[in-house]
Amino acid sequence: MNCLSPLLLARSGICAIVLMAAVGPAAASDHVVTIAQMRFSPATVTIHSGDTVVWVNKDLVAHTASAQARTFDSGSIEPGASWRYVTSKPGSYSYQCLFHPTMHGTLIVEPKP
Ligand SMILES: [Cu+2]
Repeated sequence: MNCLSPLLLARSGICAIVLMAAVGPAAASDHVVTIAQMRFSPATVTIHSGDTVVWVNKDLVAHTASAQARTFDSGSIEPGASWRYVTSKPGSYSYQCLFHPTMHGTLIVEPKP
């Protein structure tokens, strides 16, 4: 009998887990844009189609994230609240805060890898 068998078994088990993690489908990811001190940060976000962007308002007043082409519009995001948007069509989207037109951001959606 090979006294190393239990060890080999454990090792191959670990190998299987690692392999499964490596070949799993790439999950669509979340990207956070923080709103603070009257600014979107980062101002430009590059993501892939199907990803989710979450705007988190850490400011003391309400803001919106509204695409100039009306592709998306968060409506009012209250202080401490957030708004999620799942991107679909690739393209470059300029957006602004409707309450404070000096606040600008850009969302760049690239095709799925
Ligand atoms: Cu604003």
